[in-house]
Parts: sequence; structure tokens; C-alpha cells
Amino acid sequence: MNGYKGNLIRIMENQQSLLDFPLTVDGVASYILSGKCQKIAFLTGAGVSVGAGIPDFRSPGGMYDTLKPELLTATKEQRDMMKSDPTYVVNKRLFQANQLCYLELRRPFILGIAETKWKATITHWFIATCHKKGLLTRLYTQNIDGLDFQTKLPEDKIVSVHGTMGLIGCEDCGANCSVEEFNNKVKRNIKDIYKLDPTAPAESTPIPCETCGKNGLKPRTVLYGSRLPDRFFQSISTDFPQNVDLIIVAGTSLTVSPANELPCLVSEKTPRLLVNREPVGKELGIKYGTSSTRDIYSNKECDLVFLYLASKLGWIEDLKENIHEMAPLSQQLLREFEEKKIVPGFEQ
Ligand code: CNA
Repeated sequence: MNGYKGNLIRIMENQQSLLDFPLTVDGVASYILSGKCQKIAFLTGAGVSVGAGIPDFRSPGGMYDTLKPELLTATKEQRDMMKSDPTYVVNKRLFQANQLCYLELRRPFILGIAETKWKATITHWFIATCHKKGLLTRLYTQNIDGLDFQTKLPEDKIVSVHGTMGLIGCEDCGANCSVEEFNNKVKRNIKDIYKLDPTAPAESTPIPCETCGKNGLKPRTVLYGSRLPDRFFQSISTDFPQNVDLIIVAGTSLTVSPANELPCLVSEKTPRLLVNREPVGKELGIKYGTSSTRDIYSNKECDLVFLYLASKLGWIEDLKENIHEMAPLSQQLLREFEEKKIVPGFEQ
């Protein structure tokens, strides 16, 4: 009898929207404004930094598209592996055998981050504003570019799921290395496969760790095939499901596990806003269109969606306070909004 009743309740729940608001971006704004949504978790990916000028992996122009194994210092076998699976270039096994592929691929990224070449976007600042309003449970970022930290979010609010480029360490013995010292060695030792830096050497030489002598030094990012930081698992157990009234998933293909499982950890009634150029995560149970009961999808650019949400929530002044700290494109979007009071793609 109990089982039967339970089934009926499930059917009823599935037939109506679990949100008391329309399953639209406007509905999400109404939900937040209603005060029923007090705790928001974010899962972000490379797409939220595209507006800052950093390519993602999977879009045209991203690493999957542009990786040229023949330019990297590698054996034929290693090149073949990268050709059949581009993620092999950031795989632990390859790094242990050959430090140079990773460092050659990442050279401009490592040096660009050191020069603060890229700045946080409207999306990053929207998340910081959620914290300012007391609404942020946690930001789970798959990004390694450090832009989330530019917004001065307290470190305990950020989980760098795949590590960060902002710290340097040895994959073998775990010793730390100063960022400045490492960057100087990258400039001196690692060739520039992108041919942008005339001062780069013609051939690469490894960068050994001063503590153990092995060629293990690299930014403290999580290579494919490595375990995620303990903090990821600890934060999940604190946050999910009880401390999440809304999960916002932005700019991620939801293909890298276990981070892609976060949207499945919220309660069955918790709304999930997915902002991504393409509909992803169907195999994880994210529902689109009429079959959705709590999933809201926008295929528009992240910065436009979060600018629009900020306008609906009355948070434009909060974003404006930080306009000079934003990526150029975000500054332009915010200025255009100030002039026209319309977010492109959200005209009515
Ligand atoms: P991904 O697999 O490259 O997916 C990015 C997703 O974002 C794609 O589905 C795109 O369609 C979408 N997208 C791109 N631009 C926008 C935009 N402006 N608005 C909305 N959607 C957009 O990247 P994931 O983060 O899912 O994969 C995880 C990998 C990528 C992690 O290990 C990261 O470390 C790694 N990565 C990080 C960075 C970075 O730190 N900025 C850059 C490139 C790759």
C-alpha cells in the first residue's frame, strides 16, 4: 500500500511545475525575488570565461579544434594518442612520461595569467553579487584561470574543482615552487608552438623540481586521470542537497565527471538553470522543453543571461561598481545596457 501511494505522489509531482514560477529566466528572477530561494549553488565551466577571451575546449577555436600534436615535443606514439583523444595532452600518464607537451600547450596561458591578461566577466561578477546579497552557497568552478578569485569572493565560497593555474607544484613529490620562478623557467625553457613570442627558445628543455629532481613541475591543475581535491568532496557533503534552493549551471559541456554529477545531487524539487550555447546533460537527466518540470534552459551567451538576470533583480548598480575590473566585452555590454536598457536577445 505504501509503495503504491508513493508512486502516485511521484506522478503528481511530475505533472506540474515544481517551481511556482514559469520555467524561464524571468521565472528564475521571480523565484529569487520571492525570497523562497535563499541558497544558490553554481557549477561553471570554460564557457563563462569565453567572454574574457579564453577559449573553451569544445567550441570551434578551442583546444579540441586547434591541438596540433605534430608541433609538440613528443614521440610518435604520444602524438598518435593525442590525435585520437585530444584530452590525452592533459592526461596524467602523458605528463609523467613527458612534461613538455603540457607545458608547450599551456605556455601562453601560464604566462598570460601571470600578467593578468584576462579579466572577470559579467558572469563572474554576477556570482560575486549573489554572495554580496547573502545568496551564494558555493561556486564550483571547473575553470583553472583564476578569474573567479579576481572578484574577491571569499576563498571558502570557491571550490576549484580542477585545481588552479595560480599555484605551482611538483606532481611527483608535491613540493611547492614560487610562481615567479616557475614562470621565468617557462619563458626560458619552453618553446612557443604558437609563434607569438620571438624570445622563446627553438627547442624545449624540461623544468625539474628542485626538491626531488624529477620533471614534475606544473601549475596545480588536476590532470585527467587524477583524483579531485578533497575539498570538492567535503563541500559537496556540506552543500547538497540541503543547502541548495537553486543550482545554476553555466558554460559547461557537462562531460567531465564527477563535476558533471552536481546537478543530480540537488533535491528532486530544486530548480536547475542551465545556461549554455548548446543543450547538454540530457543523459544526466536534465530535461528540455515541455518534458521539463524544474529545468530551465537558456542557449544565450552567459554574460547576456546574467546581465538580464541582474537587471531583473535590481543588481545593475552592483555590477557597475566593478565595471573597471571587468573584461572589455563585459564593460561594453554593461555600457550598452545603460544606454538602451535592453539586453540583446531579451527584447520584448
Ligand atoms: P568545455 O567542454 O569546453 O565546454 C564549454 C561549454 O561552454 C560548451 O558546451 C560551449 O558550448 C559552452 N559555451 C562556450 N562559450 C559560451 C558562452 N559565452 N555562453 C554560454 N555557453 C558557452 O568546458 P568544460 O568546462 O565543460 O570542461 C571542463 C574542462 C575544461 C575543465 O577541466 C577545465 O579546466 C577546462 N578548461 C578550462 C578553461 C578555463 O579555465 N577558462 C578553458 C578551457 C578549458
